[in-house]
Amino acid sequence: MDFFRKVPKIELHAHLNGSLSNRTLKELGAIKYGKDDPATTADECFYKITTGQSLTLKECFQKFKYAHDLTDQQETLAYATRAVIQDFAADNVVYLELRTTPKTTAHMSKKQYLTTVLDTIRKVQNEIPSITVKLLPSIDRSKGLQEAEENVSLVVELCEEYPDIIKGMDLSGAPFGTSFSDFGVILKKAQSCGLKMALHCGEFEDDDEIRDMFEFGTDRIGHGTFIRGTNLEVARKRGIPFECCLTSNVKCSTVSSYKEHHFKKLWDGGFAVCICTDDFGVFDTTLSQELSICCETYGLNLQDIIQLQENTIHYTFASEEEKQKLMEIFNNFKNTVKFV
Ligand code: 6MZ
Repeated sequence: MDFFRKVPKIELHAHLNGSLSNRTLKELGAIKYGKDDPATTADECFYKITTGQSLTLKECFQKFKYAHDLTDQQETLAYATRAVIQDFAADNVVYLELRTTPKTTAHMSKKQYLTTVLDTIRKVQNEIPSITVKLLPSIDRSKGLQEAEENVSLVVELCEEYPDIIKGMDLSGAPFGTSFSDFGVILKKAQSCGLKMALHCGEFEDDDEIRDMFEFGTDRIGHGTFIRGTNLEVARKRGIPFECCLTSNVKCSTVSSYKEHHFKKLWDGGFAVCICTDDFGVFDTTLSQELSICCETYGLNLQDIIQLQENTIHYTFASEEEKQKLMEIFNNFKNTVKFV
């Protein structure tokens, strides 16, 4: 585990409200409800998917309710954003693309929600220079088209003020009963402003939707579990990177086991692929742990792990200058390790 912690890491698929540790949940509960709130401990259990528990993807989405309640005020949202960045930095993540869905709450407008997250990222990044953080504001498919339009308009407005942080958009959330083509029309507006697209793609079986997402021009593939046949060939030809979230997929039962995870096939097949945590709080993992699973389960060696992270630099939405700096970090790291 020591090696996996030490290796500089890049995280490209992490949802803010899914990335709250037990400690952060407790602290947020104390801020919002006071230290003696008896409900807190029980709800933390609700938020986590514990080992051995087997849920469907639909059931997994229920888990976020708890975090959403705790982060519905500016104070707690800023606290949560800070804590998540600190946790990634403590795991030696040197570059993070965080995602979150702007929400109107009892205490905040969507704009306040997003600027709270953005301002916190700016502040924390100055305090922790070892990590570079970007934001991909999300559209939650389950919230419908009007919310999606609002989010895109807001992001287009704010990306002028925060061009160094907002790099793209994410399409996520429970997809059931929705159609990508409706969201694609809305997302085009953000895409034509130069924002990159990181769509959840192929998280469930729907070849036509995956094809539509490729035609739309997704820059990365979130999960990509059910991509096959012609679509898989298109992904290979275009070199569209897959964001693989091992533990997330196992715990949400979209893959049957680590062994059966599509990462192995993609890695062996020379696809562009990276490893991500998705929701490290809910799934009780870290990026270091996900990398150690790659060695244990798929036989990657330590050089492969470094290569995997170095490859990931090219899949980020960072500027060329930032990518160069990341390369330097890896070159420095490689000079410090000796393989036997
Ligand atoms: C699709 C997911 C997800 O935005 O409130 N989210 N969407 N598939 C997944 N795989 C398990 N995990 C998380 O973070 C929580 C939100 O991220 C999306 C869902 O919309 C969830 O409500 P934010 O910060």
